[in-house]
Amino acid sequence: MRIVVLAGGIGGARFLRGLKRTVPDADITVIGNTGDDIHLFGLKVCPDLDTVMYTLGGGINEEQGWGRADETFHLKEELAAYGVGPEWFGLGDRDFATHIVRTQMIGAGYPLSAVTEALCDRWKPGVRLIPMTDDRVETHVAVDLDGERRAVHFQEYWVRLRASVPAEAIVPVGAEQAKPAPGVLEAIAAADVILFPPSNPVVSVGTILAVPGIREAIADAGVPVVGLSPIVGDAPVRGMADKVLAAIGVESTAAAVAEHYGSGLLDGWLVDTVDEGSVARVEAAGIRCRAVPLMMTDLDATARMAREALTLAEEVR
Ligand code: GDP
Ligand code: FO1
Ligand code: CA
Repeated sequence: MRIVVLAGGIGGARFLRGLKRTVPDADITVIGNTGDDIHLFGLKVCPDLDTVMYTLGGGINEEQGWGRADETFHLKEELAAYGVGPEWFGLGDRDFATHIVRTQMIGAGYPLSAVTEALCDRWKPGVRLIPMTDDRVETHVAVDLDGERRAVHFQEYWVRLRASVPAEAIVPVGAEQAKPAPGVLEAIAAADVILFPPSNPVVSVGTILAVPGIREAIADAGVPVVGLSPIVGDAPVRGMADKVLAAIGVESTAAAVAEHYGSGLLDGWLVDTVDEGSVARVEAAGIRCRAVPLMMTDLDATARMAREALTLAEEVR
């Protein structure tokens, strides 16, 4: 079975672990969000690609969900001693090596997709991980800082400001001109099923869908497209998805997120059992909906979620 998954960072990566457990023999292609990417200290950092790669490859800091296990921060401390920041972004020594290799290869002329493949030669995530695009896309957030409208990089909004200031708009800068990376449209066209994991619908899945051609390819693939709600009990399970949903005028409910994707894209949607009451509303929007436990508390529970998603895909096929 060929499965395509559109993934952000932590939620996407954890779901993929469950999916691999459920269908160990499946051929899984992950289209990763690169809108979170940031250039720091002259290096290109790709948080969502790395989160997927480290999580599936066994290198992730499990408690945090991002960055490396067994990490130290000597390099960051030394940079700070020179007064070189930003200090608000936690880049560890082990993680730095990934960004150095990536930046060096890009400098040598390799596209990000080839670099990601090379990094995965080490980590062996057991999936084919492709960035959504080789072109530069950077999500910026328009915020109101003391009455003044300013655009900040998504990481600054998320990590430094902790999404505590109102977001007025989310702009994936460069997305309109971006082309899907080699293999992205081919994987979608060849898929038997397409899954949206519990990832951020705006700044992860939404950014991937903003690359021209990807949304259309999914809608035209003619195979079941099934999503799992990242919103449980009218709130994100972790992170600040509610803030970025508000910025695009979508309420933070499992049903509203399904409606936002719409029946033109989604065939099936899983909501958590606590949101059972929203099943009828999702179905009224033309999307088949089931309520099942959606908390990725451990690998078994996550594998069951992946199984439910594939079962729903068969129902709508
Ligand atoms: P990020 O790039 O690290 O923010 O990760 P993603 O975009 O992949 O996913 C983040 C989303 O996953 C958040 O909106 C969370 O609400 C959601 N999420 C995290 N853990 C769980 C879980 O156990 N169950 C569900 N249903 N959603 C989750
Ligand atoms: N998230 C944080 O909340 N604080 C950090 O200092 C931080 C550093 C960081 C470094 C490398 C990396 O791959 C991810 C990192 N993240 C950090 C997570 C990252 O910002 C995620 O993209 C967002 O949390 C949400 O998408
Ligand atoms: Ca992310």
